[in-house]
Amino acid sequence: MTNAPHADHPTLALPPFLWGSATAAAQVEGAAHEDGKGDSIWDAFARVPGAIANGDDLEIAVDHYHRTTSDIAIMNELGLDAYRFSTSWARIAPDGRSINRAGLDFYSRLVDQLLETGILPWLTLYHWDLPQALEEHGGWTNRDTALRFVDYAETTYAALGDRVQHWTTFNEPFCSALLGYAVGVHAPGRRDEAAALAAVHHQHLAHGLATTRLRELGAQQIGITLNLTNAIPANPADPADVDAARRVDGIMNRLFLEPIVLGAYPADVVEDLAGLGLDTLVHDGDLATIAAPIDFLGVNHYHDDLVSGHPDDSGADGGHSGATEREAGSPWLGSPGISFPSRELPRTAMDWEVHPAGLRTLLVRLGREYPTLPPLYVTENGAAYDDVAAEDGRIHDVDRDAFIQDHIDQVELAIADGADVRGYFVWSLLDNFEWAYGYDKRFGIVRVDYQTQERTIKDSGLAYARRIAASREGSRPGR
Ligand code: IFM
Repeated sequence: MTNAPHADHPTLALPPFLWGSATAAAQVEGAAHEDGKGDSIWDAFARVPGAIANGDDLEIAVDHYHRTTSDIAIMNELGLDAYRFSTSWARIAPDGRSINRAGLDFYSRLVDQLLETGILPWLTLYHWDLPQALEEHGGWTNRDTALRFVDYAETTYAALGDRVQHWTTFNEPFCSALLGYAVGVHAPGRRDEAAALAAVHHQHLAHGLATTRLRELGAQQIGITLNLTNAIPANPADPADVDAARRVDGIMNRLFLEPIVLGAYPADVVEDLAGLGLDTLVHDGDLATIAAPIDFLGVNHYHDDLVSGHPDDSGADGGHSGATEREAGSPWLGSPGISFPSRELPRTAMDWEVHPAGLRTLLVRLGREYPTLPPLYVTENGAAYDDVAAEDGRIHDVDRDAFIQDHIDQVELAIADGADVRGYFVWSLLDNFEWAYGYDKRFGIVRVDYQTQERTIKDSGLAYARRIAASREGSRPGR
């Protein structure tokens, strides 16, 4: 596959290694009901008492909708090659079907501004914000939603495909399907295990159908972003721990990778999830559709998972973010009593362990275990910490800085080991709405003052900029 520009419009040549930063529409845009945007499931979820910390909502978020020009200036100050953003389906098609021109125009202006300043737009179609109108017809449990997604992809491509080269169908379907439909901590807040499996399959189907359609329309760089982990048995000599790690690897990694890369659901996972109705969900031809060739795989990685096959009474949690999907008895991760012991490593403000070498392991393993995979991009990696502004107004976020730099070191080591990694996007450009945590957790390399919306590049952002500049010169900045 090539990166040749589409049609006659100028596009940017890809550098040998792409340095970027990422956000998502619902987390940064705000303007939640402006210019015709409809409710997404997250707007609706935010109205459920207790669903989001502090009763926070997405109405203003970090006002990116009105601040794209100055936010792009910050991206340029950082020296980014690429900006990974998502389009909001509910802004482009407020009821999930009819087109809102003003919504498309917003993204068209954003793309133009990025390209004018030399930044590559890296677009994700679905970063968790389904139009609420579609949720009211069953959301991702309804097979028809996959067809609506293809219409949305086609509409968005018709407006932006002359300028956007990189099209990502989904971001982290594990989270939107499982945390949204089985665990209920994410929108739409359902707790129904069979519904979650339906959501998984229909998102896979939507990915495959949209990939094929985008390809027919002329897109040349199409991919998906998965959040992947290293599931490590707490005691490799204990069969219960080994089986628990197999199960976690199956549900968090292989359930998502294998239909896309190999055209089949992993047999052991199908067995683990028996009784949830996968056989009736999968129609003839679905798996071939889902396995439509892709041009890149986005890898999001924040932490590993140490896994035990024994219940944990200590209350410790090795930094796993899935919360209650592992409750005893759940066919997802609970049975027969899986726990995530602590490795006594440092933790971020999300209580996720810090173990940069895990990223190298993951990237190398992916290439070895799935030799037909296309090139990899680390499309998210970063850390939340409770930043405090210093008296001089600067943010000396030493922990986040070390986290990012150490992980980039591991990406370089993975490449030296033979992993085909072509880029790194830090999560996130800006502090933003961290889903059920509201604005409590700050992931940005740029601080946002939520009262004034003032932006301040943190020390981690300044160091990231130095690293990007040095890599272009073939050197390495001092630490
Ligand atoms: O903020 C999220 C993002 O939306 C998806 N990946 C993980 C990030 C941190 O939790």
